This record gives sequence, structure tokens and C-alpha cells, in this order.
Amino acid sequence: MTTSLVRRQALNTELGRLERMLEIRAVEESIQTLYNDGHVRGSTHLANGQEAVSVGIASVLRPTDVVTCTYRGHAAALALGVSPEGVLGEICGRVIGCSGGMGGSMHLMDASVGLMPTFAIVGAGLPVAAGVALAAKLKKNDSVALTIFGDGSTNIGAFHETLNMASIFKLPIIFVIENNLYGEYTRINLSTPISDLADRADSYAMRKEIVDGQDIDAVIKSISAAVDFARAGNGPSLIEAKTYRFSGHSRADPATYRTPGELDEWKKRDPLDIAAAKLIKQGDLTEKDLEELKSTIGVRVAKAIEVVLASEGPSLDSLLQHVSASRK
Ligand SMILES: Cc1ncc(C[n+]2csc(CCOP(=O)(O)OP(=O)(O)O)c2C)c(N)n1
Ligand SMILES: [Mg+2]
Repeated sequence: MTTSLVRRQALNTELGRLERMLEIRAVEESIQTLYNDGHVRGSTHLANGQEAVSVGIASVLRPTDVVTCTYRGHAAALALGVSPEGVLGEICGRVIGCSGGMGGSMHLMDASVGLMPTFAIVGAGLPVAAGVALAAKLKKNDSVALTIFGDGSTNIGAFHETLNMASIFKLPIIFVIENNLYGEYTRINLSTPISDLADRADSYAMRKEIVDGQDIDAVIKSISAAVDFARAGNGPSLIEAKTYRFSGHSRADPATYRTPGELDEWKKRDPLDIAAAKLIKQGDLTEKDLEELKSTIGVRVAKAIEVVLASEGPSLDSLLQHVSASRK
């Protein structure tokens, strides 16, 4: 059993799910520091504020199901089971990274838990996931594909073509929109004429649902229903998770284009606070336990960074590994 598979099993409990969300937040905060210290080449796109969507999805899917997601995929990778060393190692371009340090921040992968290489091209993960779903349907292997993408991706041709085909073929696929209100530096109302993106499913006679993306229990309920529907042979669903990214689009984007007060309003609905408050109310966690958990995670992430920074980058000899060519 891979480390990632073991980590995936930890999502079977409410506490395990809270712990994973806290870990994702801590890892992402460390990415910003690693970036500022010059250890990250290229860009990084944080998903802080959106953790409940990734962890909710990973809690429902089986490791044999397949997920595609975007460049904002650190959270999904960690949620599905990739270790902090695997994610941070990849982002820093080290051999211990989950793609051997050859992919970087936007190309995380781990076949053992169903994570296809994450996609840098907006909308590109949708048709690939549909291909996986078609294969599952033909092989009758009871697997589903799930693809995570942003609100901006719903204006891409590949989104419409894939929804159409998935509906016609009744593919076992779940389309999950992370509607965080922005595509790069543009607010959704300036790029898209409707505010409930789930309504786009109507054009394809597809099952749809809008879910509160800050509430992990709501996400789990919604994803479970869509997965059951797909496994039963009924076809695809389009789920719109209403969420928000607390950081800018990438790297050093200070997000000055935000509506004043918007960030503060969304921070009141931090998915980590919502999940922790529920456990405290149930009597399953105390404030002290929570502080201890955060500090254990802090130590874990600090150790992962030490291991990553001590790891080499890929050697020059490996430049042509995983590269194939055909001759005429
Ligand atoms: C086909 C394509 N067009 C443009 C870009 C540049 N680009 C990168 S991220 C992004 C915004 C996408 O927004 P959204 O789908 O809402 O995802 P989010 O970044 O908010 O998670 C754009 C336009 C790209 N990567 N691919
Ligand atoms: Mg967006």
C-alpha cells in the first residue's frame, strides 16, 4: 500500500478530514514562503479558502476512481493522499516530488490514488476525464471520473463539448465547478452573464446541484449523491460549489481588484472554522485539542520542508526520461 493510500484512509473520520484541511492550509502558507525565498520556479496558485471542496471530494471517491484538476491543484493532491513532501518536493522541483521534480507546481500526479497529472490549460481536464469515464463504462469496472475546474472554465469550448458528449453517452462522470467568483483578475459578473453556473447543465439535460463549498458536510452529501447516480449507470452531474480563494490568483497577486469588504465576509465562512466549530459543538474536540493539532501539523510541514530542501533536483541525465518519439 502506498503512503498516499494510507493517508487517504484518514479521511474516513470527521477529525481526519479536519486535520487534512488544516494540513492543506499549512502547506499552502509554506508554499508562499518558499516562493518568496526563491525555492519555487514558475508560478503557484493557492486554494486557501477552498479546502472543503477538495477534502469533501476525496472523502467520497474510491482510490480507483480518477480525478483531473487544475493548476490550483495542491489542495486536491493533498486531499487525495499525496504527502506534503510529495507536493512541496514537486513545487520546488526536487526528485522526491510526486512527479520526480520534473513537472512543478502545475503538474502534480499520483496514479495510486487516481490523480491524473494536473492541468495548466483552462478546461483541459474535462475531456480527459470524460475519456476515463468512457473507458470505465466500456470496461464496466464501476469506476467514476471526477473533474474539478474553475468558474472561468465554464466559458471554454471544451466545457460545453464535454458536457454534451457526457450527457449523450451517459458517462459516469461528475463535473465540479469551484466557483470562486474570479477568473484570474476578472470578477465573474464581467465575464459571465449568469451567476448560477450549474444552470448550464440544463442545456445538456444533465443533473445539477449548487452546494455551499465552505461546508464540507454539504460537499460530501452532494458529491455522494452524484457518485451514486453515476455508478448506478444514470450518467453525469454538474455540481457548482460556491467558494472563494483567500489569496490572489497566483504568486504575488495582491488581489486589489476585489470588491471592498468581500474577502472579510468570506473569511467569516472559513471552511476550517466551520468544520472545527461543528466538532467542538459535538463534544468531539476542544479548543486545546485544536491548538495541539495545528501545532503537530506545523511541525510535520516544517519537517517536510527540511526534507524537500535537502533533496536534489532531477539530474541532467534524466532530461530525456519519460520522453518518447516516433520515427517515420
Ligand atoms: C486555455 C487557457 N486560456 C487562458 C489561460 C490563462 N489562465 C490561467 S488561469 C485563468 C483563469 C481561470 O479561472 P477559473 O477557471 O475561474 O479558475 P481559478 O483560477 O479561479 O481556480 C486563465 C485565464 C490558460 N491557462 N488556459
Ligand atoms: Mg475562478
